Amino acid sequence: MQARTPNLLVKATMNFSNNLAAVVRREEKTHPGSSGELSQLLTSLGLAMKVIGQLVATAGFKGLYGYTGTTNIHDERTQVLDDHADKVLVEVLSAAGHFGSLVSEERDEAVMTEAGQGAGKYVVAFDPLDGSSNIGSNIPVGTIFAIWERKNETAPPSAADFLQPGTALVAAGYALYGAKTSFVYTTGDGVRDFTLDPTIGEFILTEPRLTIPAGGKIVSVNEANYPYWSPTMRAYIHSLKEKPDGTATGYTCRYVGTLVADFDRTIRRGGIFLYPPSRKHPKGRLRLLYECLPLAFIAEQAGGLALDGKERLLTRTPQNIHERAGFVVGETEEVTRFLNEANPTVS
Ligand code: FBP
Repeated sequence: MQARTPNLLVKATMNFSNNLAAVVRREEKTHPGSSGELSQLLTSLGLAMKVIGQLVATAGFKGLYGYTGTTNIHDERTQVLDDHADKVLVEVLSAAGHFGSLVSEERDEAVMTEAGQGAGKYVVAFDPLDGSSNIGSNIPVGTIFAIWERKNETAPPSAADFLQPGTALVAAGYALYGAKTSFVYTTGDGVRDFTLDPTIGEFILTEPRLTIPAGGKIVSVNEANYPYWSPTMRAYIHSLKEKPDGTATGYTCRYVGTLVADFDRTIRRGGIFLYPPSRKHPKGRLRLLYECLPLAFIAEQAGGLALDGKERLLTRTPQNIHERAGFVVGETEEVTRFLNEANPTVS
């Protein structure tokens, strides 16, 4: 009897050298003297994102929609799913017990973990559930994280450990819970892209080096903010649609309203995403520590560029853990044109 060939599905998922833990361990080996703590942290983050992805997918029949009745430091009403995602990250990361403190968009102060007193090299800041306005509408939402090495490992951990420039980031990443669940991260040597295989519950490496393509011709911006933009910002956005001779540029517009989703599309398809400072948000709308800086690190590692509207975003050092910033990111050539032409801030 002739031997049966394994079908494609089985063949594809049985690749044990490309799951998250295996890839992270392989990368660790390229850093002689590494303690393994960063690998454990990335693997723990992967676990937390699988749990959050499940909560997002099943929220409808688990009664996880609606509000908790509290507001966060940004004066936003906290959604039940925001709160659950926050708790999952704090519990999974604390249980992993290998680092000092955490910052969450949903918590006013930095959280000192059990193991905080004296253990651990790293601190983690995260936006547990990005895209809250899209929760419940079956539109992708996500989780964003940033990792810094503590300034002084012997000193007790404090919020000061987080007030470091973006250029000092050790690692950054996000998960996107949509038609597929993606886990994307960088440790400063390119961008790794994993896709969750729900049949075995594993993140499988699907793109070892994600790179922003040139010529994406996609603009992503909330044009409802047009009245609050400076004349040069308005002119710049117009120039993405119409050439001086009145003909079309060939650009199209995409705006999901979930930062991670708009960012993920931008690094896969090119173009430019903008949430610049404006009269409505003079300091910017998005959060510097756990939204803009981690995504700026990934964008640069993917060959792109990120600004705060005026300067290279990674050079910024947060003055407080919940500081806001402008965010303009995408293909280097287009973001540079923005820098030269659009002065977003309105006097
Ligand atoms: P959170 O959902 O984490 O609060 O993030 C803010 C956010 O939802 C981003 O994901 C998104 O890019 C932006 O706000 C949308 O803002 P707006 O509704 O003003 O366009």
